[in-house]
Amino acid sequence: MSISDLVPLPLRITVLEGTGIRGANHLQLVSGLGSVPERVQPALEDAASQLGLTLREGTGHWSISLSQEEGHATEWYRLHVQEDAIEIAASADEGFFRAFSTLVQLGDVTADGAHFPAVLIEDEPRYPWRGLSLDVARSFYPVPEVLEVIDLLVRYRMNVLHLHLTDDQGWRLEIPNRPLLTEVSGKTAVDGGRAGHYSLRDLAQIISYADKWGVTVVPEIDVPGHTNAATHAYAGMSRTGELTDSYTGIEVGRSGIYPSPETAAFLADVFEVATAIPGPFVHLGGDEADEVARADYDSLVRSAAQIIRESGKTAVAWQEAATAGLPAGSIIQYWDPRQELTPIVQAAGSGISVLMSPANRAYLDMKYDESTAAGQDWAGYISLENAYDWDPEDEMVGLLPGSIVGVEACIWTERIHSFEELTSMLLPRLAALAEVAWTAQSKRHLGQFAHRLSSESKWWESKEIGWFQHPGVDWNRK
Ligand code: TNX
Repeated sequence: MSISDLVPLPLRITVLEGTGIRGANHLQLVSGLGSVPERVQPALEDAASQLGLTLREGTGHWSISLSQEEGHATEWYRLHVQEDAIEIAASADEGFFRAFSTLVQLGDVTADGAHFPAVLIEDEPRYPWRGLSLDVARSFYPVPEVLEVIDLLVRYRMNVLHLHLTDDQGWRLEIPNRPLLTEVSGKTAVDGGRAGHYSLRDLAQIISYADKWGVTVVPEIDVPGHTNAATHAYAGMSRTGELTDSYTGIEVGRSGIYPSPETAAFLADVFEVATAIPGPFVHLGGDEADEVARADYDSLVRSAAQIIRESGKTAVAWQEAATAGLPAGSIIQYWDPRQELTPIVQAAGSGISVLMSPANRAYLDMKYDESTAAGQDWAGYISLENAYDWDPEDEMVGLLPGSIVGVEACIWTERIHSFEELTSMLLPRLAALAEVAWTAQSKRHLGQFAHRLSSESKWWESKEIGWFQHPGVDWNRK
């Protein structure tokens, strides 16, 4: 690929004179692998292998050097490709990860080796949180597919995988104290969807794969609504206290847990597991609890938030929790433009950060247009243009500057039941949202983006993953 194909677009690109690197088949690490930060080595080796290169010790013809430079943002990097040499500077491991991702996109791998243009790139993201929320509760996606989704995040320099692990239709995370959650509700799914669950080992595998490239996994246990899978497995929590029937439809807002000793014990058990998962954030859900009285809602949300806080972690919750009294420093995820937004703006005024997932832009389960077979359309159709052409800072009037922590795409799976369908909904729009989250607003332009994006289809094809040939893009141009 070439400089003009990078997605997301870096902050500053200077095209240099000279030919760059032609036909390399290995890279010589200037100061040896021992000088590469330990956490960064596996990603460097992974990047080299994607480029068809091997890494060698000592000095030689094609070299790569890594250096640390203090005083920059965590994900800042500088990538300098000259005649036969690549230099990368970053101030933290995360900067090296993003630099390697750019390097992989920049490399043109041919039969006679890898080519890189001579270029100086200085880059850092607009927002620190660039995520994808994946609903594995309605329809289950087994570990190998989740790892492929992580590859997509890495490709577009995204850094958060949010897993929506529980909902009315299924429970997907092993909770050792509560075996029935998975023994009973791990076996259900939305009609037409796949059932299943992750063992704690499965989750550890997902986390270590993501961590290799500096992607954080955020587990979500959704309470107090979206809880039919829980009340179907354990009594004492539903409105009547009885077990509920399984639910395989796609309506929302029809389930709840209510304050009781059983519910308190349940919250303690499930959030103990969620907070033990590596990573700084735990999502407690909080959306669409229409069946739960407001006072009960607030108290249950606060109980969950307190367990999260006591574990030293940061709570994330959907926008309905904006008035529930979450501790300062928590994150509210905006999703529903139909609701009153003032509570979110007010929460931001008292130290809450805002994560942007407006359904009419970022819900990638929305159809592209009327011809899309999968997905839904309650928030409208989302074309590539809708996904790309918006400014997160313009979403809410009166939001305190600096409140927005980032942008997260969401894919709900009530009507997305295979991996082929999933990636066809993600691609190409995930790349658009990645650029919304990464690239400064003043540098973004839909037409240029579509041009850069067009050569990404080669990579999707090489990975043999489904994608949508969105009209208006000159896919596979040479
Ligand atoms: C709204 S987003 C929901 C989900 C659905 C989704 C379908 C959110 C916080 N709640 O439960 O799956 O719409 O698009």
